[in-house]
Amino acid sequence: MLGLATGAIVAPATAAVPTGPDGQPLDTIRLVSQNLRGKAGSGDQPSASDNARWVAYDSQGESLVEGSVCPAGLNGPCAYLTDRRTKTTMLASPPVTGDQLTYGVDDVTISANGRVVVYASFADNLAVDDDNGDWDVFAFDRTTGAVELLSRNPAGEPANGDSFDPDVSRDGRYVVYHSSARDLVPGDPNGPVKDVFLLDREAGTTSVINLSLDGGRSALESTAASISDDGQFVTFQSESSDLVEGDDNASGDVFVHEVATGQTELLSRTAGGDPGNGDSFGAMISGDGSAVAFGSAASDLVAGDANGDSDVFVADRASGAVTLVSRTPAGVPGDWFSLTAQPSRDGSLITFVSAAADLVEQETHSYVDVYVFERATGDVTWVSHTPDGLPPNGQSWRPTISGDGSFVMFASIANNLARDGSRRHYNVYAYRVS
Ligand SMILES: [Ca+2]
Ligand SMILES: [Ca+2]
Ligand SMILES: [Ca+2]
Ligand SMILES: [Ca+2]
Repeated sequence: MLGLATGAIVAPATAAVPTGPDGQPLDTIRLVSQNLRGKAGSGDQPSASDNARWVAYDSQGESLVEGSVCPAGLNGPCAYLTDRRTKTTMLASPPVTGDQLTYGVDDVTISANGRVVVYASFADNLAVDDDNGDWDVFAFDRTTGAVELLSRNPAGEPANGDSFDPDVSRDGRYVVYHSSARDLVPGDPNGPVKDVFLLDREAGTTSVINLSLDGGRSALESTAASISDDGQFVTFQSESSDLVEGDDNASGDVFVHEVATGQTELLSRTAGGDPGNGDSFGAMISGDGSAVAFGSAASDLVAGDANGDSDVFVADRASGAVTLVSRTPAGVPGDWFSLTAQPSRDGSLITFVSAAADLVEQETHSYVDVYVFERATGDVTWVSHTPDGLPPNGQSWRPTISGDGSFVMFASIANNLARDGSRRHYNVYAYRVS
């Protein structure tokens, strides 16, 4: 039966699809990572500007830009920047010599103002003097087209170890990253143990963020840094117990460091103020610095966490209160793991992924899906559904929310989320939140 005309098809349970003034569903999800034919061009690791106009991401194997291809044989993808207003895409990792990078990029992130794209790469032809044979951190300026190697020692040479996972302040002035290099700041007491560094690109200075209580650096590695819009607050994760007083849980925690005061604070706390009883990780700070979202395997950050899985939480910096994000309508943790949280600029919305099937009333089966949590109401909204509110036919990962909270961008292998999808590779999609 080819039955659209019969009206007799029994529709599966559908999500609460946002509707326009006419009551018809909005076209909520659009493909971002288009190839030159307007079809799915592969894309992953999206990062959105504050106004959701600019999206940076990585892509490999398809031509997204005229005259440029990031070959499938390259070790890793290239970085791209799409202007969703003009529907144009540019290469954000142009080599300075040769036609192609000698290696791909990772950890692509855009500044909130949409001008600067930062990433890490092992390629040696993104900068003319990159001779260290290590991963470095780079910044691409959309307005000049220039790429700058950022992970340099005080003498201006590329650092003597691998640098990864940059994040950038609103205007691109401040960049945080972690590195095993020993010469970014003179005198590295923990040697090749990874530290978190803050670069002020205007002043040309690099400083250490993971300062231990004795004024040195944390004994164990500190990684996964995130920075506020003004560059004054940096979050990171560390298993080290020497960053703050009373960190006796022998687990990883998430911390916030205030640049002006030099103070570091542990955020992954119970209501009683103790460090959680399991690993906390993946902290992302809101643009205004008021909220920090993170994942945690601890079961005592909130009451009633009995799922035995990682959940997503948000710490309010002013009060220190920690709230459960990956929650069911009943307010308890979902029935499977949740990860990868990012707050909007004012911390009012938090996007995350979850494998749980009970976060929303609708069945979301066993794929990892993308959600948005609204702090004011406690509501969780399912993002990675089809235009009809049906489940996707593949996993969705790596969500990012624009600072204004208007869009969530994410990567998905599903091909039924929007027109022109593909199951051959991940693609970047934009979901209209409001
Ligand atoms: Ca290098
Ligand atoms: Ca070190
Ligand atoms: Ca700890
Ligand atoms: Ca849990």
